[in-house]
Amino acid sequence: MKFLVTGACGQIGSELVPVLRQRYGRYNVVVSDIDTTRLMTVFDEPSVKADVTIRKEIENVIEAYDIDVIIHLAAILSARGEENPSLAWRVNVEGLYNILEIAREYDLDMVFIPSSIAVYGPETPDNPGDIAIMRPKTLYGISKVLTELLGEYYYMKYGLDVRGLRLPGVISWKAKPGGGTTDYAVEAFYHAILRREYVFWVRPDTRLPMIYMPDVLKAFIQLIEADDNKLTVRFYNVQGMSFSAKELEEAIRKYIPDFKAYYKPDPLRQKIADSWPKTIDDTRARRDWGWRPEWDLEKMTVDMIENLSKMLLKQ
Ligand code: AKB
Repeated sequence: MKFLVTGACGQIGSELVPVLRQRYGRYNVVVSDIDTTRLMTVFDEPSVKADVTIRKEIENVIEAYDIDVIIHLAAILSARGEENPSLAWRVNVEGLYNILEIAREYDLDMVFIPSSIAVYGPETPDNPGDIAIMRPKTLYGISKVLTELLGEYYYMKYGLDVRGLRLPGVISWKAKPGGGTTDYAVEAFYHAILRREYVFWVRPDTRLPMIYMPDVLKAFIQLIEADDNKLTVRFYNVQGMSFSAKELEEAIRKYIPDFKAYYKPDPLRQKIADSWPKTIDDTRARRDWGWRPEWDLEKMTVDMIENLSKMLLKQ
C-alpha cells in the first residue's frame, strides 16, 4: 500500500508520518505540503511540494509515486477559517473536491480524512453520537460536514472507500497546532513551562472534548486497517477526555505549583467553543473497530510536561 499524506507538516502529520513509515516502509509514505522549508527539515524523502488547491500538482504526485491511499490532512482550522474564509473555502472545499475527484479518477483504494467536532453546532443535543444534528456555525465546520457527506456520497456512488475520524481538540508536544479554537489546551503547557503563566482565551468553565496524540495515532491506524465490512458509518467520533479550562489549569498546577492562569475570553474563539459539544459519544467506534482511549487528563498532563520540558528547556 502506497500512501500520500497531504498537509503533512501540520500537528497531526508531523507525528503520523513517522508512525506510517515505521509500519508500511519509508518509501511507501510520500509526504506533501506547501511549506517547503518544513518539508525539508521535518521529513526525509520521498517528499513533494504540492498544493491541494491545484489539482494538477496532486495528480502529478499520484502518477509519479503510484499512490493507492491518500491521507488528506491539509485543512484550515476553525479560528483561522473565520479570519480568512476565502482561504478556508479554497483549501477545505476546493482542495477536498480535488482529492476526491483524483481518487475516483485514479481508482485509489482509500481516502482517509479527519473530520472534527466542529461539524456540530449549538442545536446539537449533549454528548452527540455519530449521527446527530449538524448545523455548524463556522466555515471550517461547514466544510467538515461537506467532507463527511461527500465522503459518503463517493462511497455509495463510486465505491470509493472514504473514511475518517471525527476528532476533538488534539493535544500534543512534538508539533504545535495552528489556527484552532482548542489550541489553548496545548499553548497552556508551553507557557506554563516557559513563563509560569498563561492567559486562556476562553472562560474557565469552557469544557470541550479532547484527545492526546498517542491515542490519535492509534485511532488512525486502527481505522485505516479496519475491515470495511465492519464499518457502519464512514466517520467516527473518538474522544480521549473532556475537561474545562479551569480543570486543565489545576492539572498543570499540580506539577508546576507556581503556574498562574488568567482568563481573557476572545469573542471569536469563545463563541466557537460555546457552539461545540462538551463531550462526544464514541460508542460506535468502540463497537465497530475496538477503539479504546488510553490517555486521560492526569496521565496526559504528566507526559506533556515531561516531554515538552525536555524539548523546550534543552534549547
Ligand atoms: C479546532 O479547534 O479548530 C480544531 C478542531 C476541534 O477541529 N482543533
